[in-house]
This record gives sequence, structure tokens and C-alpha cells, in this order.
Amino acid sequence: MNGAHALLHTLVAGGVDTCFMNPGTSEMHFVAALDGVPEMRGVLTLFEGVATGAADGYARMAERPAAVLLHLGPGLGNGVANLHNARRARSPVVTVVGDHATYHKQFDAPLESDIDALASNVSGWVRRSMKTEELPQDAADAIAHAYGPPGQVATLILPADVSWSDGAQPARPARSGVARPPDEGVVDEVARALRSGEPVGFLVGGRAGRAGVLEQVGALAAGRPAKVLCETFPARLERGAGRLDVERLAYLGERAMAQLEGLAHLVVVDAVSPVSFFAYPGKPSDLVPDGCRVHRLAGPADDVGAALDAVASVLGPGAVPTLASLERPGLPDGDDPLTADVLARTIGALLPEDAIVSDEANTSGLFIAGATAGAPPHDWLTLTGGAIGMGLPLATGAAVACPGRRVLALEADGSAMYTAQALWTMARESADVTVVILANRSYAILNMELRRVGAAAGGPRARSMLDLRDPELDFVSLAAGMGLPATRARTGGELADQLGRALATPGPSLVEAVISR
Ligand SMILES: Cc1ncc(C[n+]2csc(CCOP(=O)(O)OP(=O)(O)O)c2C)c(N)n1
Repeated sequence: MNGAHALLHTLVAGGVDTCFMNPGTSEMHFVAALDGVPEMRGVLTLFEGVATGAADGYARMAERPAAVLLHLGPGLGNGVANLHNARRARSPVVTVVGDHATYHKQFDAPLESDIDALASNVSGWVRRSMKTEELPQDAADAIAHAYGPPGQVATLILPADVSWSDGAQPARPARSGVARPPDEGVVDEVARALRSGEPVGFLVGGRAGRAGVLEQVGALAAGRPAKVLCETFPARLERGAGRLDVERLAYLGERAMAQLEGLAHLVVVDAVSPVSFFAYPGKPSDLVPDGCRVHRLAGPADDVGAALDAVASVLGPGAVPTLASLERPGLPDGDDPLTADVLARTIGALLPEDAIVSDEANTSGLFIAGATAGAPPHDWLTLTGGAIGMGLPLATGAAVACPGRRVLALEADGSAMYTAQALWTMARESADVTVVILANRSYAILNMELRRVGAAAGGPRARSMLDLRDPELDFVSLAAGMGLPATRARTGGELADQLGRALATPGPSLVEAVISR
């Protein structure tokens, strides 16, 4: 069989049976092979950033990689921002980038560029497949490396002639790595810190944001002068009633420092020691309080559950952690203007059980986490790498990974416009995604950052670069143009009605929530 067929068979055998794609001429044999390998689901996206973000959302929820098919350097380049977010989420992704045929590269045809350089920026593993017979093994290796641990983006560069030539046989899945066992020295250090009676903070991230593991951390903290914090932008946090309610470390350095103040020990569990998102004149980059000792209990390649178990067994039986109880806010009054607070309470009142929230709500979403802490159990996915334009693709991929679960995409208007094409893929795939656009008509956070970096007050020319009012974006029309039913809400009552209906209707729909400022 030809390389492309063997590649698809190998991917499917390795558990990679979904491919988000935006192909071109050099990938036509991969596309043609879809008919011969019906186990592979091809999902068309109209921009590469949608394909890469969807693969990230898929991986965070399915806990296995999807493939992404991209067209040479420019296609990969368009997908890089969301591969960056995927890398930060430690999501396993198998990226296949088509390239010119091996003998064609010397001619410097228009689409020729340095794909390897681009790929290395966001991938933990990159290989250029040079022979059709070796392509299936290269693909099996890509899958194994994507799984890690840690999960990572593995990129296979695929010349067109390697894909179209005959002589390949599917390869068997390669073995992925094994998580590292706990470091006994650090385990003892952490146990000593917890016994000392000094204030201890746990900072959890990565796999420690998952139900079960979080409660293990909660059990270590319970009954002691210890608190549990979560990294600012977790890849996947399982939260809501019956789970440990963890405070997320604030985005603003000053607030994060207040959360960490007074700690004698900070135990990081699959997270990095806290640093400020950006540098600000006169403010610290490292947010760890003076004199606080940082203990790295488990990193991304480590067995997080085993590390926590090891501390628990040194300490012996402890207290039972308090879990969040089911407690929702009431719906706001119907005539209330649609402020960020009214929006948060409405979402808190209506969030369905087992929902998956893709959170790119940004400033208008400030109160939503608080308003949903006691909602029925749900998953929360966030902007891990700070590259906006992730939320709608992420929601698409999560919905493809989890049929039967409702996805709620909380999406700020500015960020929505980076990858709005995701709406079309949602419609085409009948994905159960409810999109709420938080239309504050502004790059609001940058208005705040303008002041925080100490730039001049910001005259009308500067402020106009952060203003989205002229012309006003019409998300109802944009959504309709891509096949989604859509409505606009201007009051709390309108939002409650429209969101309630959208959440109860199969398939995707959009509500544009016009935020009162
Ligand atoms: C890929 C990328 N480009 C640019 C930025 C810089 N940036 C950060 S926030 C922001 C505007 C966000 O506006 P919006 O999504 O509407 O949220 P709001 O601040 O209004 O809450 C921009 C452009 C970024 N983070 N990532």
C-alpha cells in the first residue's frame, strides 16, 4: 500500500482516530486515503488555528492524541499559536505537516520554507520521514512521543512522494514512556513541612487538577495550616459540587502575592513555581514570598498520584478534606442590566451537570469561577499559553472528544475573532457547543495593562487601538453565516431565557451577551 494508507492505518491502530485538518496539494494522498480507512474521522477546519486548538481540546478531554494535518510551513505557521497553547497544556498531539516531494525541494518553489524550524518551536519531538517503508514506524514513534509522559506535540513532516509511493506496511503501536516514580528525598521534605506546623501552600497544575488527585492533595492539607491553590491557567480542572474547591492563583501579580503571603513552604504538584505573567516596571517577576521554600514534589514527567500517596503514607491517616457542596446562585432579576456579575450568576444558575467549559471569557468573566464553584460537577479548560484565539477551537475539539456532554464556550469578543471559523466546524459536525460571546466591545484587559506597564495615560490614538466599537461586531450575523442559530441578549432576563434554551437544544448555537459597562 502507499505511504498515506499505511500512515492512516498506523494512526488508527495507535488510538489516533480523529484528524483535524486543513489540507493542500501536498496532502492530497492523505485525504484520498480517508476513504480506504473509514475508522479515521476527518474533521475539516477552515483555518489551521482551529485545527490545532481543536486537537488540544480533544486531547485534554479524551486523554489521547488527535492528529492534525497541515499544509507545509505556512499552514503550520497559521496553527502555531494554538500548538503553543497545547504545548503549555502538555496535550498530546500528532501533527502531520505535508511538504514538497523530496526531489522538488531543491527548486525553491513558492511554498518552500523551513518547516523544521517552525515545528521545533512548539513540538517536543520532530521527525522528517524520508522513506515510504519507514513512514509507518515514524508515525508509531510520533504517537508514542505525543503520549510522553509528559504529553507533547509530536510533529511528523511528510514529503508528498513519501506519502504517495508504494511499499509501506502499517506499523504496530510503539510503547510510550513510563512516569517517573516519586523522589523519596522530596517526599520526606514535604512530609516534614506538613508536620512542622508552619504554613504550607500546595500549588497544583496539570494532572493534579483532576478529580481524585485533587482530593489527594486536599487530604494532605486538611486539618493542617495548609491551603491548596491551582495554577492561574489550568489545562483541565475538575470542579463543582463534590470536588475540592481550589482557589486559582490570580493573574495579577499583586493579587497572587497576597494569596501566597505568609507561606513558609510551597509544594508544587505538576505546576511551575509562580511567576508574574509579564514583567512590570518596579514589580517582581518571581512571586514566591521571601523565605518561602519551594518543594517540587512532582513534575510533568512524574507519577503525580504516586508522589502524593508517598507523602500520605509517611504522614499516616489524616483528616478528611471538605468538598464543595451543591450551591448555585439564583437567577438575577430579568430587567437587570447585563453586567459581568449578572452574567456570572446566570451561568452559575444554569451550568448543566457534566458540562465542559472552555473559558476564554477574559475580563468580563472575572466572577464566573466564583459563581460556578458549587454548580454540579464539570470540567474547566483554560488559556494555558496566553495566546488568545483558543476558546472556540478548544470547545470544538472537546465536543468531538465527548459526544453526549454539553460544551459551554465562554468567549470574549476580541479573542473570538481570531478563530471565529471554528463556528463553521461546530455546525458541520453538529457539535453540542453553546457559545456565549462576552461582547464588551473592547480589548478591555489591554486598557488595564496600558496603565500597569507604566505607559503614558493613553491618549485617544492609543485607546482607539484597544476599542472594538467602530464598526460594532455582529456575532449573531457572523454565526448565522456559518450555520449556527444565534440570538442577542442585553439584559439578565434575556440571557437566562436564551442560554437556557441554547443549553437544552442539541447541536451548536450562540448567544451574544452584550455586556453593560
Ligand atoms: C495570539 C495573541 N495575540 C495578541 C495577544 C495580546 N492580547 C492579550 S489580551 C488581548 C485582547 C483581549 O480582548 P478580549 O478577548 O475581547 O477580552 P477582554 O480583554 O475584552 O476581556 C490581546 C490582543 C495575545 N495574548 N495573544
